[in-house]
Amino acid sequence: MNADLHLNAAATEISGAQPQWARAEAQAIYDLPFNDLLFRAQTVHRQNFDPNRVQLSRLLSIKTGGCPEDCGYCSQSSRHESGLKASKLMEVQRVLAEAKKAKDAGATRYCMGAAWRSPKERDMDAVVAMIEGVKDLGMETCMTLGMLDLGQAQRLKEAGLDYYNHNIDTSERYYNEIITTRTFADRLDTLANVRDSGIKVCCGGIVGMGEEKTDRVDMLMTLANLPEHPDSVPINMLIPIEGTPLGEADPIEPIEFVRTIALARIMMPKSHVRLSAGRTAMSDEMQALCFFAGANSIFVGDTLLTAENPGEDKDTALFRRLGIQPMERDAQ
Ligand code: SAM
Ligand code: DTB
Ligand code: SF4
Repeated sequence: MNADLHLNAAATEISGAQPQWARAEAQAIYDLPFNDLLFRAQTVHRQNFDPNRVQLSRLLSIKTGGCPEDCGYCSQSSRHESGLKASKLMEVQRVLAEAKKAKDAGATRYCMGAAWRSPKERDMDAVVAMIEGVKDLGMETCMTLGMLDLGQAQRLKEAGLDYYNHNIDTSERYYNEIITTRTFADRLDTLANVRDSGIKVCCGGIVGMGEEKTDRVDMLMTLANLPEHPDSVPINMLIPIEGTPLGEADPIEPIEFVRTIALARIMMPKSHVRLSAGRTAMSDEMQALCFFAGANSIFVGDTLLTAENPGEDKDTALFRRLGIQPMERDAQ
């Protein structure tokens, strides 16, 4: 059988709505012979993007540690003994000084993260000032502050926020094994509030938390079957953090990780698929395969929020070897 022909009809158009993916089709694509999967992902990628351009985002932790949530992978939960020192919300001027440095280093999007369950009213003025200040620098803004109600999302939108990151992290089935303090449905509610306020959604998850491959497919199914595809889809490879429940998790097989990227590309053809956390532990060849499979965004800089990232020199060298150019702002 010609798998490609069969699978081209994968997503079903439901009158006017975006194509809905059926589970069996998605799983069949994930399980294709690797070369067929990569060929198909690269074909979709080329139909929608310049294959040699990758978008660069820069992260800053504006409020680190002491988080009341119990996400099993996270260094910042107050319930885990990761040894991380908690800090208060950064001052606005310091955030803007860091954003300026990121801009000078080539980042076009500035992502600010806070270890909160959700933002408190008393923090909103500072958060709004950060968004306005980073916008004035000419960068795109992204925030990840935990759960948002509609009013909070609207306030961030009015301040000029472009993107909000809130991940579903894994499949609905596996979710309770990883997080108990907020539900999968809570996450979908926040995503709806972000979407309804007109902010672009950045939503993805983590691979390598001991999940089954069916969980990886289900996670992508949930994302691809949202009312609109997220504009950005970060795929994180677990960074095992000592002192967290997942600190001793077995690493994911690289080929499985690449399959996840490829399926994300195929199911969400116009989304920016971000090769997110975990690049420090990946070989150049694995990253190259991820780019071939359709990843077209990365985080740059030495640190993510609290964990290591390859850093500018390594990424510049990798991009040179692969002939990859940073994506211009207007092309995003
Ligand atoms: N506190 C906010 C929240 O959870 O909504 C924002 C920050 S949180 C650190 C952002 C995302 O980073 C998480 O949802 C998770 O997907 C990812 N992440 C956190 N720790 C990670 C780790 N050790 N390895 C891989 N990804 C991680
Ligand atoms: C996302 O999906 N990955 C980023 C961003 N969204 C906020 C965070 C990765 C965090 C990695 C672990 C750390 O730095 O603590
Ligand atoms: Fe808190 Fe976010 Fe870490 Fe969960 S992922 S513990 S909500 S900082």
